[in-house]
Amino acid sequence: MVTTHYRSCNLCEATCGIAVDVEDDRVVSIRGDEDDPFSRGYICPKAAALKDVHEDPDRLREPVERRGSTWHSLSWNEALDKVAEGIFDLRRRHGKDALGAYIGNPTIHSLGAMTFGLAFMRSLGTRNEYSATSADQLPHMLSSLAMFGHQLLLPVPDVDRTSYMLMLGANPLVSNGSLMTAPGIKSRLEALRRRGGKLVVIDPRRTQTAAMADRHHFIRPGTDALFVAALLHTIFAEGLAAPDRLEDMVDGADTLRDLVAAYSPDRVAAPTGIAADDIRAIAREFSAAGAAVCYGRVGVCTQEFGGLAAWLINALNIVTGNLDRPGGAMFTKPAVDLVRTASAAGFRGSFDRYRSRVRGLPEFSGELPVAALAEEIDTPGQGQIRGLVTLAGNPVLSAPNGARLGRALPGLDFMVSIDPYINETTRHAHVILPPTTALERDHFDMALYLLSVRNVAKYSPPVFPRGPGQRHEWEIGLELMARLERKRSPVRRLGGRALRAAGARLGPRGLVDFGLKAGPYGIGRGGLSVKRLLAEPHGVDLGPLEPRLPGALRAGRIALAPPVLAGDLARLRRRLDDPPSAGALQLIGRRHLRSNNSWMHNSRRLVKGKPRCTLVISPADADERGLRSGDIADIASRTGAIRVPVEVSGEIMTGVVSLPHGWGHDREGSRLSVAAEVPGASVNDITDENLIDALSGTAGFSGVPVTVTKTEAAASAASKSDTSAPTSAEPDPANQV
Ligand SMILES: Nc1nc2c(c(=O)[nH]1)N[C@H]1C(S)=C(S)[C@@H](COP(=O)(O)OP(=O)(O)OC[C@H]3O[C@@H](n4cnc5c(=O)[nH]c(N)nc54)[C@H](O)[C@@H]3O)O[C@H]1N2
Ligand SMILES: Nc1nc2c(c(=O)[nH]1)N[C@H]1C(S)=C(S)[C@@H](COP(=O)(O)OP(=O)(O)OC[C@H]3O[C@@H](n4cnc5c(=O)[nH]c(N)nc54)[C@H](O)[C@@H]3O)O[C@H]1N2
Ligand code: SF4
Ligand SMILES: [Mo]
Repeated sequence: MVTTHYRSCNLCEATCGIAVDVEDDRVVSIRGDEDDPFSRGYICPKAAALKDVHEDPDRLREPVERRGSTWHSLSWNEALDKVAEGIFDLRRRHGKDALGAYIGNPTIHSLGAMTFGLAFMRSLGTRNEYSATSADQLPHMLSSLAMFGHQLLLPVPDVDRTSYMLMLGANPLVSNGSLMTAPGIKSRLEALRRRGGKLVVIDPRRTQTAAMADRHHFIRPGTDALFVAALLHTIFAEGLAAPDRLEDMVDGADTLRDLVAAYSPDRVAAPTGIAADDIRAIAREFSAAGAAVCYGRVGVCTQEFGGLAAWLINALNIVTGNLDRPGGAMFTKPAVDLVRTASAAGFRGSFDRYRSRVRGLPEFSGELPVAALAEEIDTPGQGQIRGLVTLAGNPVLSAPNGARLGRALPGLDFMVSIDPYINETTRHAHVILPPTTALERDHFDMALYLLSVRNVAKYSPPVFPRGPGQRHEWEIGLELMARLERKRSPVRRLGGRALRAAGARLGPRGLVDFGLKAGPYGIGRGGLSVKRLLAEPHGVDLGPLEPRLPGALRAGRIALAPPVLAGDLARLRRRLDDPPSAGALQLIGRRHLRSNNSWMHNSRRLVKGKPRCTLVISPADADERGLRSGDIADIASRTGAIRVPVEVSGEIMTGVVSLPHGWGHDREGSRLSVAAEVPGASVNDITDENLIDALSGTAGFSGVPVTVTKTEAAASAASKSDTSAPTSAEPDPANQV
């Protein structure tokens, strides 16, 4: 008999509703849930791969220990004891900060990892905590902290009601939206255009999203702050500023006006590559639109001026009165309100309380930038990292110059990974603790409902019970905390034990229940609770976003020109006056609908088809180098060189080339048998840990200077990557949606 389980897909930020049909303990199909009020049946091809992950023979189902280059099974008790002992011993010998911690992206897609998994990582108390945040959205969090008073008070584009969307550095048709939970984004953008609204995309590549826009402008990588400053310049110069009801909440409007005075459209046209008249036209349209929103995503963050770009985007929305306005950039009212809970506990975020040992990069909310991780491991001296714990991360493929990290990891005294796979990073661990994965555990999108374009809530119970030999992430976290606690002084032990006992009693489900009841929809009859949500398997719609200011702000004020951000303009100004000499090509990234960062290439249904790890290059740049589609090229930077097939395409700006990240599955010792058949090469072998946003420390993946040369036939024949060369010279249709 087939039974159907309704839940949320947890693979990306879109939170699509899925219907999982199960027969005899096997998944027979995964479909879009038509009755999910938010996603209404939309899913992407990755959802079906939840089955592949669940059934993957390469996925670990019990802890393993590495002895030399072979792996041996351990019981959970043995494994947890060994890990606790390893951590304890390392800290006893070298101190707390000698233990590094890295928290990867799937953490926020796992309720267990987000709760007790993170609690465990934080309990390590090391200054050497790192995460994917500093390879991603850190600039947005920093500007929220500085402008609104809380790092998680992130404005979300009200895409369903806007009449003008100006989009920078995002490709939601492929990524399915980020810091913008909006399942079925393509229909939402089509609806925007149908109601007479406009979509304008600014991107060095004519992406799938750009192709459906009313207008697309190429922009030189890393120059978004100049472009947005020129929009603000025009708005002030032409008297178009209209903050409306925000006026009384805003400090620093005059300062901002003075600061952007230097960035006229005529001045920034050459460096950005966008004509002055186009900049003026966009500024005027944006101001006249009634409800407009400027939205910037990973392309504006992971670049040299990410902090400035994130700040100026917020400023543009504020100066035109579009922050907190329907159709503008709005704040959510999530069913479990993490911002309120965190604020009540005195946590709003922090910046630059201390700096990294080797290069002096700034702390952010208890973390250091991942661009500093390798050097903190491989640079000897007092305070060197000698052990590492990873949770749901693959920094060897995801961090800038991950190759250096890959060379540093074998030098660690002790490494443990909480991860279901033996991959490019975890193969260096001494012990791997594999948690259950999506279909075996409860799910609730605690983090993503903070970023959702409607207020919604859904609780997903597990499809399959966890096997007796398996552990959830929350159990692993609590077990490790318990073991480390036992090694502490009796007094501290007592407090820790009480806390853990409470945690174990509640579990993540209990925490969510508590959060729901204490949240904005929790009180009264029919108020939200886990029980109520379990009775609504398709999820509940809690309505469109509503204005939340000034209430949601710290002290009710918005800082339009906070010194920490405004101070960084001097650096942008120097760049404007003294641009880097042209010559090298600028490397940017690229996502694919059937990839998910580095870790889903072991699903055959997702990797089949033409190779996707290709260099996209413009016809002019290809001609200059004698390259044609299908040729193999060597791409070299300060840090290294890789070899990949080339795709010549007019979709990319001249002077810019693009490679996807998350490939390079040919490393010895990984256990990813499908991925190893289509290894590709890792772009992060050639990205540069020294190219960062100097303000926030965020990795600069956009605009890495590289040279591209055609690989000679003999070298190409000998190359491993040759196995993934396309058989035809046609561009890959799989790169289209
Ligand atoms: N060049 C370049 N580099 C980039 C980017 C780019 O655009 N260009 N993007 C950056 C961005 S935005 C991000 S978020 C980072 C991502 O960087 P990471 O988070 O470091 O990398 P992922 O590829 O997401 O790796 C996920 C890891 O978690 C494991 N995993 C999967 N599911 C689970 C689970 O449920 N529990 C646990 N415990 N583990 C799980 C996988 O096996 C894998 O080891 O990469 C960044 N790196
Ligand atoms: N299918 C799929 N979905 C994903 C992921 C995935 O790997 N695959 N990863 C998930 C993760 S971790 C994240 S963070 C989100 C990211 O979600 P998005 O931000 O939408 O991701 P990208 O597709 O990388 O879009 C970034 C865009 O920025 C452009 N760009 C590069 N440099 C610059 C620049 O200097 N200026 C401007 N204006 N544009 C620039 C790139 O060409 C690209 O089109 O996607 C998530 N969703
Ligand atoms: S867009 Fe795809 S991967 Fe993302 S939640 Fe929806 S089905 Fe899952
Ligand atoms: Mo990300």
